[in-house]
Amino acid sequence: MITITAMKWVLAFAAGQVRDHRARWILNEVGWSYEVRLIDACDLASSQYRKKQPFGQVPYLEEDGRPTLFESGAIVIDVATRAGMLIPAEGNDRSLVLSWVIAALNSIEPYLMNVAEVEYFMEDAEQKEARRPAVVAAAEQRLSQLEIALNGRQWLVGDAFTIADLMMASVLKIARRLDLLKSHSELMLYQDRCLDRPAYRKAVADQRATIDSHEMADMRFEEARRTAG
Ligand SMILES: N[C@@H](CCC(=O)N[C@@H](CS)C(=O)NCC(=O)O)C(=O)O
Repeated sequence: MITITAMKWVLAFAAGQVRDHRARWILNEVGWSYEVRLIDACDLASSQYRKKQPFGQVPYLEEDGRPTLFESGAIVIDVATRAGMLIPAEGNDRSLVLSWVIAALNSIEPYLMNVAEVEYFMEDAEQKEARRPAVVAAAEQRLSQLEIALNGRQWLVGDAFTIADLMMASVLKIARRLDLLKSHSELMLYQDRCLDRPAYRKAVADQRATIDSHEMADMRFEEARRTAG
């Protein structure tokens, strides 16, 4: 049996965005059944949890007889490879798919997260105004570079949807939520194409259903803060 972890509840801006949707999406794509272990702030902080996810984050993926996997990118690559789906087993296109998965996580996502941090987490209005232009400009540059690299193609590698597209479309959700895609119409069309899949829709609907059926108190933030001292 496969188990993944997911948050019981998150703030509205993060609903549908939490990274367990990537694990759900690839598992739905390959048709493997899985259970979801719901996590709160006390779980995330616990030493038992950190033995499986050293950074106290979701998701991890646990499976009988295998090491617990963490990092959504590693989970997606591992599941797709073992299922023999959405990534070639070998050859040049496999290498390119891996390059693009890492590019999504390493060359695009951090720039988008810098903007997200300013918009969602910076409280001081003056600091926010001062930092916003630089982080938005850097993110815009990355998005333009991606748009040029895509060069009007349907998919990042070859002539079919792969996990390169799964991961890039997932990362671009952060840009979409921050309204950063409005001047990148090609990327918007590309992302729409990638997200138009039953496996994705189910992943996000399931995540949202859990979040909607819980409330902030279920996350036990205060208890986790008290325990942390
Ligand atoms: N690089 C990790 C990032 C995971 C991550 O940032 N998870 C967030 C939710 S989307 C989380 O658990 N945040 C709680 C925390 O960092 O305390 C991955 O891709 O799996």
